[in-house]
Amino acid sequence: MDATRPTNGKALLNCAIDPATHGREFCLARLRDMLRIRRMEERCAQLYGESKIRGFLHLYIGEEAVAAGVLPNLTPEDNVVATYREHGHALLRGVSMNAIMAEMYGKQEGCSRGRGGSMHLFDRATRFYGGNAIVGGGLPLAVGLALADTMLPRPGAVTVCFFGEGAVAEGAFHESMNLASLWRLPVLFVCENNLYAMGTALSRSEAQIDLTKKLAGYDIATGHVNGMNVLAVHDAARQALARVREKRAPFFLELHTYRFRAHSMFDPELYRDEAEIERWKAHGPIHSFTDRLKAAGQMTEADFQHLDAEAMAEVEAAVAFAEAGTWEAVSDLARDVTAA
Ligand SMILES: Cc1ncc(C[n+]2csc(CCOP(=O)(O)OP(=O)(O)O)c2C)c(N)n1
Ligand SMILES: [Mg+2]
Repeated sequence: MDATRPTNGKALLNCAIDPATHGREFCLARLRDMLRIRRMEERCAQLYGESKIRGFLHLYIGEEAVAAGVLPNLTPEDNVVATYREHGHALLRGVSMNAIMAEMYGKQEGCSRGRGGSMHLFDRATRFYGGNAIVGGGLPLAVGLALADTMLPRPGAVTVCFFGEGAVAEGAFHESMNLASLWRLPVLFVCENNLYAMGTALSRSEAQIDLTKKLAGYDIATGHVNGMNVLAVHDAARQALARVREKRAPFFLELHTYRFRAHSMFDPELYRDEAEIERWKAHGPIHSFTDRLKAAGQMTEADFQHLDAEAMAEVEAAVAFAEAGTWEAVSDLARDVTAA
């Protein structure tokens, strides 16, 4: 299939979702990735209740298979751009949990020196270019990064841009898709379709809810896959990235997923009922993968407990690191302020 030709949302992807085809070590590593995100964020929710973490906090709980499936396919040379729901992406890209937790607290030891908080995790060393509070705000940034890579050139480097389905309503989405296609930029656009943009269901705001169809207008190849299945996501992203690298052209990958928690910590969730949440939880990415691994004889309950205990110990160490961190001196407040 030619990556420059739209597929109108037909699943391109030949996913080898049988754990046996991936091997035990690989599968346990993906489970570990998801558990690290889950345990870190559950602790963040608790810390928010204790006012240790303040401001906004958007949890990724329920969507972990997306970051855990896509990110292992990248090389250190690739760029990553994400949204305000980005704690898991930063973690799996290689930002330490200590630096993330300290940033959540607003401490100087945080990855953005305590000035960004939950929505603005950033780490140049791992080419993690944020954390962006603006819906669709990461898309032009990703296009710019890929344009820079094309012009420098940095052959082989690709940019992966994660964004929610709410971004398709933004002008920046359409401008970004147009330019990425016109200039043949190596960007993998990963749409995390969790069905809601805050309290607005996709079907209440978009005439065309098959998002991949929108890409036909930009001549961008597309695919979609179950975003609750980490192996399906991994294989889909691997194939999509191979096309982006080979053709030096963008690709739009839509992943169907669901957030189990509220949009942020201030959301009474009046727009969806408990039964819907429970239906999705039945397909939760961690327990469904755990069940499949056990059924395939790849993992025991003891293996699971071991991974889980490791993740929780890492979280507690990160909390201790953040607690011991330092506040920026008030006299430093104007540092880095460049506006007149
Ligand atoms: C340009 C802009 N408009 C509105 C908002 C307020 N806002 C914050 S999150 C959000 C919903 C975005 O939903 P989606 O893109 O689907 O991502 P999700 O939160 O579901 O991960 C909105 C409207 C914003 N941050 N930026
Ligand atoms: Mg959404």
